[in-house]
This record gives sequence, C-alpha cells and structure tokens, in this order.
Amino acid sequence: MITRNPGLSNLKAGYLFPEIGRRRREFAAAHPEAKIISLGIGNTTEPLTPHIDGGLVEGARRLGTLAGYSGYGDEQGLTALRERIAAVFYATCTVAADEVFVSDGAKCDIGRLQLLFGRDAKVAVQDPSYPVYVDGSVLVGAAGAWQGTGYAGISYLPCVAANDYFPDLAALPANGLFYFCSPNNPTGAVATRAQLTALVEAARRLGTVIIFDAAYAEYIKDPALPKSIFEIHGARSCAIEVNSFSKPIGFTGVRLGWTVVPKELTYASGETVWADWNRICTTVFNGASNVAQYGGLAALEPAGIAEMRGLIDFYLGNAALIREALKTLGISCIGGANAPYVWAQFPGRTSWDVFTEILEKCHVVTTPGSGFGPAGESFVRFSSFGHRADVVEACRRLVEKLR
Ligand code: PL4
Repeated sequence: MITRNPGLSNLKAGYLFPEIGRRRREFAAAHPEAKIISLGIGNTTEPLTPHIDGGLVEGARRLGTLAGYSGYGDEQGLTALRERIAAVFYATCTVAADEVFVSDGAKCDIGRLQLLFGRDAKVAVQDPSYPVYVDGSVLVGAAGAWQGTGYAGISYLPCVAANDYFPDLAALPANGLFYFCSPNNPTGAVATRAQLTALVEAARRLGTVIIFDAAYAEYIKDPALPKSIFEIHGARSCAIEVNSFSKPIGFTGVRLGWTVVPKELTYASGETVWADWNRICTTVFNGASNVAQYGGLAALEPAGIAEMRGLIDFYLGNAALIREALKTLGISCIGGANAPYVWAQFPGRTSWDVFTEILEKCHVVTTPGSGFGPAGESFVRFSSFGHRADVVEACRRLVEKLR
C-alpha cells in the first residue's frame, strides 16, 4: 500500500484555527443558551463596500456576454491588476508590474513558496507567528521531529516585550528562509524603518531570503512605519513579499492576493527566483478568479481606495475598544494601533486556560497565544474583526466577568 507522506506524519497537532472552532462548537453544544461572540479567528464580518462590490458584479456580468467572456487567464493575473497593484501599493518603491503575481490569497502563496524552496530550505520564524509558516514547512519536509515546544531544524526567534517584539538578528541562520510578518500576526507589533533596515542588512550578509508577510500592511496609519519591505534599501536582492486583499477589503471569502518577487533575487547559482516562481505558478496554479480580479481592480480605483480606508478605520475602531476594555481590567497588552490584533498577557497562566476561562465566563472566543509558538504561551489574541455591536458587547462582558 502507499505510504503516508512523512511531512504529514511529522505534524504534531491539528491546525490551530479548526481546533478553536471545535472547542467553540463543543461549548455551544453544551450551552445552547450562550450567545457566543468570536474575537478569535481573524475573519472579516462587514459586507463588501458598494464600489468594490460593483466591480465584482460587473466582472460576473461581463462573463455572461459574448464580448466579455473569458476562460482561463494568465496564471500571473490580469496585466491591468498587476500594474495597478504596483502603482497603488508600491508607489514609493521600485516594483515592476511583472514582479507582481496575483494569487488566490496570501496563505495559498505561502504554501506555494514552501514548494518553491523545498525540503532542504533552513527555516526561521518569528516566535510567535502565523502557524502556516511552521506547519507548511513541516508538510514539505523542511523540519525535523517535534521536540516538545517546537520542531528540530526550525529556528524560533522570540519576539517578546524584552526585545520590543523584534527578533535578535544574531540568531538568524545563514542561507535559509526567514518568515517575517509586519504588522505582526499575532502580536500586532509593527516593525520600524530602522528595524527593517537592520533585518535587510542581516539577510543580505547571511544570504537569507525574507518572506515578508504584509497581509495587514494597510492597517498601518502611522506614516513613519513602512508598509512594504521594498521601502527598505537593498530588499530587492533578499526579500519576497506576500500580500492579500482579505483584510483591507473583506475578500476573505472572495480570495485574492499577490506576491512580489523581485528580479534581483537570485540563488547561489545566480539563477533568478523570479523565473522559478513563474514556473511554480504556471504549473500548480491556474490564476485567481477573473471575477475576484475585477473586484480587485475596482478596489484600486479612487472610490475603492476610499472604501478600503473606511473599512480599515472601522476595524481599528473595534481594536481601540478592545484595548480600552483590557486597560480597564489592568491587563497588559500591545497591538491594535496599526494592526487589527490585540495581544494580551496573563502572567502565570497557560493560553488555553485563559481561552477557556474567557469562553466559559464571557462567551467570547479568543485565540490562545501558544498556538502561534512557544513564546506565545500565557498570551491570548483578540481579533478586531467583528460587528461593532458584538465588539461592544464582548468588551462589556470582559470588563464585567473578568474584573
Ligand atoms: C484562518 C499573517 C487569520 N483559515 O486570506 P489570505 O489567504 O490572503 O491571508 C491569510 C493570512 C496570511 N498571512 C497572515 C494572516 O494572519 C492570514 C490570515 N490569518 C488569523 O486569524 O490568523 C485567519 C486564519 C484562516 C487561515 O488559516 O489563514
């Protein structure tokens, strides 16, 4: 019989988010009267905004006409969308349209990047970090055995209060991959220009490729904070950026994102990563939905950009309410200012214990910090994605029940 993929056998636990869903369902079944509010999974809740929705509707409508119908498109995406992404999101950097690869979302592209670099890539992650970086690396065989709190062969670089949530770059392994997310999921910390400059310098010195996850970049309101790694001099020869329309415009279900692979990024052999990424995308990906891409085009017109800013401000308003509630309770937290996540610490407690207490007392779902890596233990993450009335009610319950 066929043998099981050893990458799958090596995975220690189920994926974090379905596990949270399972515990929520279990609680709901035992307490059918409870009105559960989710501040757990970072899933958008507000309806699509009119101009962007209009782009999707128009995209679907044109498929029903002889002149407007299109079947498979270029795997790399519509040229017009690639050009607009380069112009709107990389106005202050050098990114060419053909370095932008449109995708069905950042998570899917992270998986394809893991396929690109393969099982021999040495992997480093911020600790805590979005679980796909580690779990996906385990799946492709780029990790050793589970060792209690992490996998052998993966470097976990703690990002904690003591180092201002920025890793010690002296611990960065050479000639490998470093997954770096800013604004960070889960901590909400945003790397400064000086920090990213130091990161790029270290990566160039060590021959490390930075996989820069900018899925929450549009939540940055402080103009001094960089939104893209390509704002940093030298990044074009050491970084790839993955990004997403999910959180800025609510396309979590529509599915649209992009990845920038600069042509200066080469292997030790001198061959370009860009050519291999193009090969991967054309081989195991068939392009993002044409309807979604028309929605993306509408989002990058002036009316769409205004709607995007409004939606982001709405979720940041939720984050401010969560921070305020935690402050009232005297719970130390960071994030939520230029990021949609609030990272709260409960010293001396385990994350799952706090998750359970908040679920049982407040009927509010959070995300246990330990699910993001060993340094996440004793934290829980609050997501600001929710209807305003739900967030207000969740905060009221937190203040009343946890006091
Ligand atoms: C639950 C740092 C959320 N089922 O929507 P995408 O694929 O363009 O982007 C996914 C993504 C990429 N990069 C980062 C992210 O945080 C996310 C989404 N993360 C969360 O609560 O942490 C949703 C998680 C979803 C998942 O597994 O992605």
